[in-house]
Amino acid sequence: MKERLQQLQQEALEKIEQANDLKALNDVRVAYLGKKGPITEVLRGMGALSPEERPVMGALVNEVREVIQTALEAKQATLEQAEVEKKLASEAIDVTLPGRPVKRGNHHPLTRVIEEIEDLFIGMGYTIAEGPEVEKDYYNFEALNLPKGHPARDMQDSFYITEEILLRTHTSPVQARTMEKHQGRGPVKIICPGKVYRRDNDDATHSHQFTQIEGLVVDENIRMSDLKGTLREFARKMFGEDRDIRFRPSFFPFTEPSVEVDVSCANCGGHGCSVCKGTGWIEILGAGMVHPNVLEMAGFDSKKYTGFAFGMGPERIAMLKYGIDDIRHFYQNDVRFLQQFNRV
Ligand code: 2NL
Repeated sequence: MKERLQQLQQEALEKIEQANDLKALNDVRVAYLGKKGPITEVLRGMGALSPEERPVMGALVNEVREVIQTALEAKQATLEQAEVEKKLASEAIDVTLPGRPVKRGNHHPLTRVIEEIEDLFIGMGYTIAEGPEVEKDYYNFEALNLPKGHPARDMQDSFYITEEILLRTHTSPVQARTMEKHQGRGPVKIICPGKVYRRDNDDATHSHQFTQIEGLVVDENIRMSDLKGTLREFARKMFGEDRDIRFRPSFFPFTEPSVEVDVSCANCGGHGCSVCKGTGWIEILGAGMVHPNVLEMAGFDSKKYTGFAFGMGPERIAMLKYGIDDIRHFYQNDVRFLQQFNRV
């Protein structure tokens, strides 16, 4: 019996040594230490032994079992370690591989132009003012010297929500609201950028939704020359330091006098070319001195305060600056168009 046990131990240790994965090792465990294994069988046969032999054999069986158990545990640890290493090796990342390029987005050309204009005026001490796109008829028309029935209301065919509420047709209502908040005390010096809406059939130069930037300065002693100096500075920063501007008389209900503002053609330097249709000048915005009625309605004393205002279309500015021939390009999100304005 003793020899049988030693033989079993020898056999088990060899099989443990040979097991090269955790499943094979577990099979060895079951085969030798399991309920149906040879060791259990030896224990069962101990009933046939004499009372003197029994404890001696018992101790021997336990010893053999412990030797096998220890060998199993040691091998298990080795195999587990090997498995972890194998897994680490198979999942290793080659950090020297070049990465997949990340597609980087960019600001929309219109956003860029709007922010450029904003920055330029912030540099002259203006602050940015914003307001609702769904606006009261009062702020969109009434407060801007366009009473109901005024023919100029037809110039700006509108999207009405109700009789009294519409999509704003210009950003002027933001200026009217801002003036009102000042409660008759200057100075007011603001730039109002934003989306505006007009009933229009879209074509190369018209869109039912577009953007506007208006500026307003109200204070004591504000004169037309302040307007001209401001807009000349704007034109030079936007289109080049050699540019000049000129005023032509015009009409807006909210300004008096009113002007159209031209910038000398950057393409020909003012000599006349196809870009400026031979005139040397290109219209970039409208402006004027704030109408006294507009000042009074907003709570300003028009004897004490004067102001100037101007309005421009960033789409038009961007089209002139970058030679874009169709306003619809701004809204169609064609990446072939947009990528031409990517910063390098
Ligand atoms: C244009 C002309 C203009 C204004 C906008 C304005 C606003 C207030 C008072 C007086 Cl609150 N005027 N805005 C003035 C003159 C012209 O826009 O051609 N825009 C694209």
